[in-house]
Amino acid sequence: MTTLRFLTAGESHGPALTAIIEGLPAGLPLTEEEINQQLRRRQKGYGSGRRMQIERDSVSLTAGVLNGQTTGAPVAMQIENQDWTNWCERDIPPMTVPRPGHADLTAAIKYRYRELRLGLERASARETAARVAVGAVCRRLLAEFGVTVGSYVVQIGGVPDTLPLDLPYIERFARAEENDVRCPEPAAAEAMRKRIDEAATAKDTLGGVFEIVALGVPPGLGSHVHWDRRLDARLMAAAGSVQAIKGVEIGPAFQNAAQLGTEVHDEILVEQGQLTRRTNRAGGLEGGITTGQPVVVRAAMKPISTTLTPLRSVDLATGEPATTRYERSDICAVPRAAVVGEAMVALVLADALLEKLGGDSLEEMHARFAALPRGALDELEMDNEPWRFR
Ligand code: EPS
Repeated sequence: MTTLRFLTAGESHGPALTAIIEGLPAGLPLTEEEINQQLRRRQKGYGSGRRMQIERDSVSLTAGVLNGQTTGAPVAMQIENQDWTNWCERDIPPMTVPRPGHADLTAAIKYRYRELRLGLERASARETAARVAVGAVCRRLLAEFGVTVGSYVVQIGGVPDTLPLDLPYIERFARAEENDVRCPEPAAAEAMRKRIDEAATAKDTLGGVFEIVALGVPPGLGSHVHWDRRLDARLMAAAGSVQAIKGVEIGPAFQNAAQLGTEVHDEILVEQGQLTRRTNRAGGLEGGITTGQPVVVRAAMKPISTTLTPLRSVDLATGEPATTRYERSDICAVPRAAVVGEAMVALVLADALLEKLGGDSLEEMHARFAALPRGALDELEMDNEPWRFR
């Protein structure tokens, strides 16, 4: 993040989650309700555990918004954990057997924790509620410039979607909202639910793959000039920072890797003075810069690491081999993670847009946005003379 910054704080079973976002322009209309809408989307998800029935995420905007508009000051938000009252002032059994796949062991080694719960409390995906709140603010900013971000699930536990490739993104987003696995194809959605039920019966967990797509992104965000300004790298880092995400690609990158160059690259055409492409296998980015086509980020989530079937581990209190003890958890969190992924993509794009446009107020940003080059042929005057390095 270069222009926009954000922080989250809060433990999974602590009193609340807090988020601060800094670097927003003044004059952006913002309501708690539009943030809550996004929080509700994140809570919907087949395969979620009992915790999701306890939480009713809603945000309090406590700073940076006056009379319904941002002032340019840091925006602060708070989401209460309803579950806090169930945990506060109780004796919780010691946790000494680290779960493979969670942060239990790595965090304990690193921070010298004497109780594994200290690591899990912050590593937990509960924190993603705060990210979605921050993402909702970024979406509001992007919407001012005609940019929308959506997502859908393309695979759960090996069950692929069977989407027609020409189905427009807007249609995919709308259909994904209609079921609780966020899969736009009803028959595949049903198969995914069945797969989740089977995993639950088998006392196991599932991962999957989802796609986040941003529409209306202008060309020219990000840069090829330095590694940390490449927008594809920034998007991958952001999506990869979501709990349990272990792989991210831009467009069908891994599929492209198995094909010939002539099959992969999106040929450039000119139509009525506008440079255009018929395909988007680059996922909306070339040289770390947006092309003006949909930005497509695909993320792979590992199966949840709290499994009802025990896994082999070690009891750190005794040094003896032991198996993991089960605590309440999700069977599959892929549908929820897709909404979190959207929030992270919205953040990176809002940051890149602010970086490109500058401006302290929305008004200034609008004026600069209107002047952005859009890839029209007459914006690209060429010298068309021999070049000489000097
Ligand atoms: C999580 C474990 C579960 C999830 C939690 C992430 O919580 P608990 O241990 O309280 O049952 O429900 O996710 C959320 C609370 C959420 O809001 O997404 C974990 O260990 O990562």
